[in-house]
Amino acid sequence: MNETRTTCPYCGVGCGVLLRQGPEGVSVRGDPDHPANFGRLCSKGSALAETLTSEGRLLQPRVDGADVSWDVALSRVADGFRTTLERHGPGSVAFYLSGQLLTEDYYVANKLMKGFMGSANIDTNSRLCMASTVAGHRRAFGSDTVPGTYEDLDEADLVVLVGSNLAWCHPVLFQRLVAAKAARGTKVVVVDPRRTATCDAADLHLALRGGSDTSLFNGLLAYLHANGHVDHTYVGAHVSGLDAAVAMAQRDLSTTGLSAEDLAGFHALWARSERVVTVFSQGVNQSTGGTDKVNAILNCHLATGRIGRPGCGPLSVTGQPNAMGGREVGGLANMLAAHLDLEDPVHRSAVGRFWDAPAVADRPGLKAIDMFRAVRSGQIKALWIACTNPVASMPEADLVAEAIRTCDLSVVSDMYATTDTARCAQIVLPALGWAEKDGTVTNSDRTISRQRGVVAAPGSARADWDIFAEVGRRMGWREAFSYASPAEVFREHAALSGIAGRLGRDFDISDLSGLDDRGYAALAPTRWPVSGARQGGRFFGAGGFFTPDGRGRMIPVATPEETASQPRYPFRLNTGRIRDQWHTMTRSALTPRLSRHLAEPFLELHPADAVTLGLRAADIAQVQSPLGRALLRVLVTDRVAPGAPFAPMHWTAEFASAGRVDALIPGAVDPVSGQPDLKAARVAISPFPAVWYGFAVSRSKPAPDAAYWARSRIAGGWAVEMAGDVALVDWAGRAAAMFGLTTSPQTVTDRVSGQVRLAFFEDGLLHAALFVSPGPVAVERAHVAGLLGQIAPDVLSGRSGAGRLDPGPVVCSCLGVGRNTIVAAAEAGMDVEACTGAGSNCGSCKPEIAALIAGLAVRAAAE
Ligand SMILES: Nc1nc2c(c(=O)[nH]1)N[C@H]1C(S)=C(S)[C@@H](COP(=O)(O)OP(=O)(O)OC[C@H]3O[C@@H](n4cnc5c(=O)[nH]c(N)nc54)[C@H](O)[C@@H]3O)O[C@H]1N2
Ligand SMILES: Nc1nc2c(c(=O)[nH]1)N[C@H]1C(S)=C(S)[C@@H](COP(=O)(O)OP(=O)(O)OC[C@H]3O[C@@H](n4cnc5c(=O)[nH]c(N)nc54)[C@H](O)[C@@H]3O)O[C@H]1N2
Ligand code: SF4
Ligand SMILES: [Mo]
Repeated sequence: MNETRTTCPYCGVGCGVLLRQGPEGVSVRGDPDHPANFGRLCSKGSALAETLTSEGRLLQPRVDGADVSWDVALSRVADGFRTTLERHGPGSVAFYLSGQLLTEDYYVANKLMKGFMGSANIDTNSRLCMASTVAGHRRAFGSDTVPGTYEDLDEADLVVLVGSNLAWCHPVLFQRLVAAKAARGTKVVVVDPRRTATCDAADLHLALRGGSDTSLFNGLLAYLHANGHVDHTYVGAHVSGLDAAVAMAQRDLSTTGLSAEDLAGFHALWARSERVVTVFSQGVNQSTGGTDKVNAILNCHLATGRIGRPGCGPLSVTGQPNAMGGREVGGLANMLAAHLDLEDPVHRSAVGRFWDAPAVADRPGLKAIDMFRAVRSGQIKALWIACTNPVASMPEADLVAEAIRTCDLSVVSDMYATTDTARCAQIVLPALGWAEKDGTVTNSDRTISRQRGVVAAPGSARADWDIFAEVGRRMGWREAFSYASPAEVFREHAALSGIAGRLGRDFDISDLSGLDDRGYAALAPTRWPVSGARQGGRFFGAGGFFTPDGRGRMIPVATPEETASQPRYPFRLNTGRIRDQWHTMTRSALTPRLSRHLAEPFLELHPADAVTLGLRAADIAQVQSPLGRALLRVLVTDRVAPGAPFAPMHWTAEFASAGRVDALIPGAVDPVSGQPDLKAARVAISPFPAVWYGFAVSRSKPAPDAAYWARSRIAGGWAVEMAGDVALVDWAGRAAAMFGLTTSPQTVTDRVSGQVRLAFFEDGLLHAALFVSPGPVAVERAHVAGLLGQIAPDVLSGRSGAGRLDPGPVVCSCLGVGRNTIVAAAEAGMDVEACTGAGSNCGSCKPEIAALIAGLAVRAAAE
């Protein structure tokens, strides 16, 4: 059977995927030979084939809502950018890109903006993601170098996960860690204010006060110093700044809220573990003190020489599949290409000569938050957004929408026409997506892998590199943008990195510039450095930092003062990810399997807060900040601390009436990196005064009309949750409008309970059903959903027949196993995996199953 090797388009683990095109369509499995996953895939990776549908795809360029030819659309784009540049200069144009673009796409866009349009107003969603790490690395190492590798996780004695929910966000790496723990007793510490699924593997969970990581690591540094754990040989030879950093750490009297006992345990464990890896992610980066948090972590590794040796070192796990590739091509507003510096005249002229570029930008451009503010103020007049959905994912999201809508020229390249961002733009360009396009990505441990296209282009969609190159040619730079294939782009990128290597920089893959088309087609996963003196080696184990004196720098850092709590906005809203959705859900929400795990935008709220606020489980909470409002389903849980609720970042206007949490989040940024704080918005919470609740299923896409609604895909159709604060009548008419039907429903009305239940049939088969109730609707969701397209005479009872267990909310997405099924098996003393199948496929739900079983044991012990 013919299989194509490619790479998963979701997270930065960068798992290898084997794509097979058979008579029943495309199927996927993990690539056993890929060094990132050795055959494993998580729930999202396993469901990739289901996302390859034509549903919702943009097939043709659109200008002002009308389909046009590529020729018309690209002329508009090229002419628009050219005249804007001529009239208003390089400060008036901007690109906003994404760590999900392939390296070749990114390279061409960056060259076009920085070398030819002459502006560095090119920033990316990596500003929301990795910018603090980039800034921290550059301060400490003199370059944005990730010294760690995945093998370090296999070989460590202690792995500290800081602000990382690895179990849900990098599931295959998490499983690798769990395997290492089983094999060699690796200790695991999780530093997160929330008790996440990742904590199920932890020997110690440090639920610190949100934002206080610098205090934690300053405390650790002071302890290591006071107790003789500084590696003076390493520091003497390779590190500067020890005394100042230690002095600052000693002066840091801010608190983490952790017990003295937990802190002492952490310090002792760190000190006695020879091999320590610190994995860090958004709990560190997305913070107004994010860069300092990064350096507080790096300081501890530098002081103890625990860096660049097997099983040792800081490892920033990247979120997006090509966050690292974006950094390699210099896609951020303050970087040049190939890890070179925009502000260094030698670097600039070297790149300018290589590109034969007329006008290399000589000063940093605007970073994401400032960029959209400049669009809104009219300073930027032509904006091109590619492969990202900022109206849902940027702070100040409503202002971002307004900025795009009012911009003189707004262009969006996406696979889908109905994203929150595409809906605001004048020109929308259809882009090829995963499995359709060719190029390379670099994962968290510097491994470059190929993505390969095998599926035919839908409509006239084109690859991003090709679209950017054609605009470059139409703007008059024919020679510089004459690429015929991604292989040509890659060769140029690799050759340019050779200049960087010769200038003493870390990123040098110039040996790959000689790849011919066949070599590029066959390129196997390759970890850099692949060229020059460091070929195949590690970074920093023997010094060799990229600073002027070659020494790594310890940076004195202080914990920022917590902003005074505002009486009107007493809660600190933490946001992040769930296991089975990818960002703004444009692809992952296409699959019923992934939509079952958590089907609504929700708010995790501590029981004490719930009592104070008068909110019960399954109520709707109204969450408000000075910028906006969201309506979220309440999930009462002591996984979060009092005063520190959590909401997922994923829901957009496409999937919920008011689930876009970024509409609440202010644009406060880290002063060094410009990365916004997405984990600490000040909000007020109150009960949404619902007087009715609804639940519906439908074969056609429903258009609900209610203050609160959230829709999700189920097999063969859609499910919708609803609530309203105004009593309504004529449910039959409303339901018909919502489902787009003209027929009359079967109706059951219970005047005592106030419940209304309606079902629409087509040709005798269930087409849609709506259940309305004055309180949260108590029907078996999975049962009702399963009746779509069936004869379903008893659908309005909302219950499965006697003797059949309601499976409950889905825990195992792959096999669709519900919580009640798992609990019943465990209570009967059976092996859950063997008897229900739960956890037997991708294993992403194993932490949740383990927690369920552990919960039962605790309850049994207490009884
Ligand atoms: N399922 C899934 N996986 C993904 C993604 C996805 O959308 N869905 N996106 C990918 C991307 S782009 C990224 S960047 C990564 C992100 O991966 P992670 O960083 O692991 O994900 P988050 O959920 O954003 O945040 C991690 C944790 O930070 C904690 N946190 C909040 N404030 C603080 C703090 O002050 N200190 C500490 N120590 N912790 C804090 C939160 O409680 C949260 O549990 O995930 C990648 N993987
Ligand atoms: N509140 C809150 N907000 C956050 C975060 C958080 O933790 N909390 N995390 C932030 C982080 S770390 C990140 S990385 C961002 C992610 O936020 P976004 O980048 O906005 O999220 P995505 O949904 O991944 O957007 C990718 C878009 O590109 C489209 N697309 C997919 N493939 C292609 C392609 O090949 N070409 C083109 N042209 N388009 C394509 C998709 O349909 C989708 O619309 O969100 C940030 N926002
Ligand atoms: S861990 Fe999952 S989402 Fe991440 S690359 Fe692997 S399969 Fe894809
Ligand atoms: Mo990210």
